Amino acid sequence: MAAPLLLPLILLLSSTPPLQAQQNITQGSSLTPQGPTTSWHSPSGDFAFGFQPIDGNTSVYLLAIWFNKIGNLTVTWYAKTSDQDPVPVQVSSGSRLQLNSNGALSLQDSTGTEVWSPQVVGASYAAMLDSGNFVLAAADGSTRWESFKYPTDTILPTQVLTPGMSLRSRIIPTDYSNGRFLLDLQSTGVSLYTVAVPSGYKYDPYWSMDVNTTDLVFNATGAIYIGNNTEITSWVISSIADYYLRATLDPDGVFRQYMYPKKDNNQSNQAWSAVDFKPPNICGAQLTKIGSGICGFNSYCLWNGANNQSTCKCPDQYSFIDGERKYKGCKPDFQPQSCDLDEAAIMTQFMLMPTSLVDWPLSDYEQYTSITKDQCQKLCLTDCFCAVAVFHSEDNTCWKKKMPLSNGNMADNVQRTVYIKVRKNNGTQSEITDPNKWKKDKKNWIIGSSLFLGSSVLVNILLISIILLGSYCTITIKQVPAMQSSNNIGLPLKAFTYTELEKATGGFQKVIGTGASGIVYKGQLQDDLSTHIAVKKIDKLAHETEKEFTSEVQTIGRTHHKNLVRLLGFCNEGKERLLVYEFMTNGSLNRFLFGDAKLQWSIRAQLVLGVARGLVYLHEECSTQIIHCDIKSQNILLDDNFTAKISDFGLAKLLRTNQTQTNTGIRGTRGYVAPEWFKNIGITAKVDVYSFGVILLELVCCRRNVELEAAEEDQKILTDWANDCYRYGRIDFLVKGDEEAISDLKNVERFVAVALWCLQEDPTMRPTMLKVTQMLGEAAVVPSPPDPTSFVSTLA
Ligand SMILES: *[C@@H]1O[C@H](CO)[C@@H](O)[C@H](O)[C@H]1NC(C)=O
Ligand SMILES: *[C@@H]1O[C@H](CO)[C@@H](O)[C@H](O)[C@H]1NC(C)=O
Ligand SMILES: *[C@@H]1O[C@H](CO)[C@@H](O)[C@H](O)[C@H]1NC(C)=O
Ligand SMILES: *[C@@H]1O[C@H](CO)[C@@H](O)[C@H](O)[C@H]1NC(C)=O
Ligand SMILES: *[C@@H]1O[C@H](CO)[C@@H](O)[C@H](O)[C@H]1NC(C)=O
Ligand SMILES: *[C@@H]1O[C@H](CO)[C@@H](O)[C@H](O)[C@H]1NC(C)=O
Ligand SMILES: *[C@@H]1O[C@H](CO)[C@@H](O)[C@H](O)[C@H]1NC(C)=O
Ligand SMILES: *[C@@H]1O[C@H](CO)[C@@H](O)[C@H](O)[C@H]1NC(C)=O
Ligand SMILES: *[C@@H]1O[C@H](CO)[C@@H](O)[C@H](O)[C@H]1NC(C)=O
Ligand SMILES: *[C@@H]1O[C@H](CO)[C@@H](O)[C@H](O)[C@H]1NC(C)=O
Ligand SMILES: *[C@@H]1O[C@H](CO)[C@@H](O)[C@H](O)[C@H]1NC(C)=O
Ligand SMILES: CC(=O)N[C@H]1CO[C@H](CO)[C@@H](O)[C@@H]1O
Repeated sequence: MAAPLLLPLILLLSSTPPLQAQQNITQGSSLTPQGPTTSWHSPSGDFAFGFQPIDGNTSVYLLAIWFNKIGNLTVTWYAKTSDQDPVPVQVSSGSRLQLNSNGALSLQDSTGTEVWSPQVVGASYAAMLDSGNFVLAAADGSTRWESFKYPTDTILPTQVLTPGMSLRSRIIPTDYSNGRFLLDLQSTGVSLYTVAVPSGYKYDPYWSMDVNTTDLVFNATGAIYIGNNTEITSWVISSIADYYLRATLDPDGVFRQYMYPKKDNNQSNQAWSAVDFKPPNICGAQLTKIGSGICGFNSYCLWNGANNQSTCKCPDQYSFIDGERKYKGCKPDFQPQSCDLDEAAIMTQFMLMPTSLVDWPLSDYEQYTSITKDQCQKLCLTDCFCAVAVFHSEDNTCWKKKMPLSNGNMADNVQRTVYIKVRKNNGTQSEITDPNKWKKDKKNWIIGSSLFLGSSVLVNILLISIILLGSYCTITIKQVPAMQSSNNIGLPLKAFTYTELEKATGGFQKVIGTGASGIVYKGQLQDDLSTHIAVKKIDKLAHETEKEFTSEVQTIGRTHHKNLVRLLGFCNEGKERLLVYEFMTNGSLNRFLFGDAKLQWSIRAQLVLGVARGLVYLHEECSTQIIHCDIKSQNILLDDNFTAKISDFGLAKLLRTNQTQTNTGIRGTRGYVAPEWFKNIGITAKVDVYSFGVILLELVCCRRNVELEAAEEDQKILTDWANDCYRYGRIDFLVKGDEEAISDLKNVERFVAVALWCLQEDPTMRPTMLKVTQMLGEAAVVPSPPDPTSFVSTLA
């Protein structure tokens, strides 16, 4: 029995130094923000009452109660003024809290002025209870004042709210100022409201439960209910001993019940997790006549069902006024439309950008019926007040909305397409001059897709077919340096005899791959380690293939990098030409991307970096630059540890570093080749950057670049679709169903942005692989990539 009793004691003693685990705080006791005593603890040590620095700033403090034993000190209560709209009391380090000899608790600032007090006298002692309630009690033990009766944003088990009491959210997690949401209990029920900051004026409720009631109860086993037993949250536990519980009206307006496993006090992987929350989807919950709604003005709310969090977003060409305080709303990045412009000037300067799945209900100021979509768009475009037009094709109704837009929401069930007015000729949007370029009203949110590399999916498919037919037919190698006898290459490569390799492969039995230049067999050497090998047998003995062979041997023989498959040796005997590589146990990346067993997102992200590093080495770090020319997922192999290794330098060309480009025939594989292959312009290392961009998207989305059988026309070509998703801020569509990736959407978005840079049609616009690794590894910021749709291809 000794150990379980000792453990909390040890913890108690080892936590913050100024500690008073006493039950009764006697008259004359005091606290100051910087010691000797900064807080009073409950008997178990679970809770503490005292001074807490705000956001780590040691010059501003709250008088607060917090969970004291968990890694992040979670504040459950903080002292607020007693005015009409109470605000948190913030004090400096020179302040002092004292339980006076007359039994009054008083907080005084450094000048001795009282800044907060519960306004009761005659308390003979105070106590921080194990429930998280801080009480002032009379000599007979009766309660004079308790923090449970003055809740801030959080309630705890055994706490009861009575009609008239409310919870107010913080403005942001690190700023305790009154936020934009209120939970209000009345005798007729409980409601959640958006409120005006700072006055606290209540707008319309976004969730409510109407039950004649006296109390809102958070009972000891976790049930939160009103009335006799109308559940607000339905989660209960059998024993409270193993968990900390709280329910908080969060800064995003969601009332969440949280639990935190006490477990083995191993705090490395412990965290608060939400077990229930109201309302079920806050983004779709509110239609307020005044106020901005759940998110700030001009922004829209997006609910992520994968982690049950909401995010506020800005439309294209709008950005947050304050990125940390998104509730302040979005502002246009462009100069708004002047009312003095004539129609011709308007048409050249402004356009309407269709955006699906988003709407700002109730911000309409005009409505028209029986008109066409074109008329509707023109009415908005030529009206300097109009920020957004909405056209409903079913009844030919048109609405105009002006700024600021409110109640913004993005959801699958928003069927209308809104047209947001933006300025033309502003950077990336410059080429999209004609609103008619966008496809007609579609249920699907993707609009104007596949302008990429031409103008339609059809054109792209055509191009790809040309590539398919053209590749390998037009290979002409002009600049492979003349080689001496291949046996004199002088590299630390083993020269095998044909018989040796025949034996090692058991007579060339087990085929593990077929490439453009030959078949690959599995084998095993008869050395001490019985090394597994992959033997590539080049069976075509065309003149060019011979050159290719010598080039390949020399090129690969000199490379040494973690992310490149190693060449162990070769055989050049009579007509036989073979290459001996280390064997990659896990085969090609293809298997794990397009097969049934999909790799986890975190592993895929690692693979991306590996491939990029391998290419940096080839392009910039070896003595002669090597352009791979055929980067594709089949050519990325995986070893035991799932390290990505680039293979098949069969098409690689040697480039002297003082030469920047070379002319050659089309190489590479459909779907991966850069557009300059068709243009008869020089081929540079940027062709690999392009192909890498394709692989990067394949790794993000776990699908092939070209899927002609894809259900949606827009999705047949991944590079187009990813561009569309990026432009419309719906990166989540690309990783649908991949919860791990969805919870890491910021990185997914970064990867997609990098890919779109790699896929720029103009090779000089593409970053170098070194820059790519920096952007992927967050060592460099990723600027928003130009929209490839704005560069109309000369091929089309
Ligand atoms: C701490 O807060 C004070 C007052 O709000 C402010 O002047 C100061 O810059 C803050 N210091 C830090 C390090 O944030
Ligand atoms: C706290 O003070 C009250 C009143 O003086 C007394 O009845 C009670 O026993 C005290 N509790 C402890 C643990 O000292
Ligand atoms: C609440 O009480 C009032 C008056 O007692 C009654 O009219 C009303 O129907 C009750 N509402 C509910 C939801 O029980
Ligand atoms: C809390 O409420 C739930 C649901 O009403 C009930 O099952 C449970 O027994 C209650 N717990 C306590 C300690 O009263
Ligand atoms: C709660 O239950 C009691 C006893 O069962 C009943 O008298 C009372 O009317 C109920 N109150 C509500 C609001 O349902
Ligand atoms: C805490 O967790 C780590 C890793 O999860 C583990 O190695 C360690 O043994 C754990 N410590 C205790 C006290 O359980
Ligand atoms: C502690 O809080 C910080 C900032 O709020 C957060 O990044 C971190 O994940 C939290 N740690 C735990 C264990 O909850
Ligand atoms: C999100 O909420 C739903 C219920 O609305 C629940 O079924 C689901 O498990 C929750 N997801 C997470 C990650 O908490
Ligand atoms: C559009 O113009 C504004 C100012 O005129 C500028 O701040 C913004 O970066 C431009 N947007 C793009 C995408 O170039
Ligand atoms: C895999 O990783 C382990 C541990 O880091 C290492 O010992 C081993 O050599 C690696 N295997 C390969 C094939 O790189
Ligand atoms: C490249 O450099 C090599 C040696 O430095 C030189 O022999 C060769 O002529 C140069 N080629 C060109 C195209 O400048
Ligand atoms: C899916 C798969 O084949 N994984 C293999 C990768 O390589 C390691 C080491 O050989 C095997 O243990 C895995 O089964």
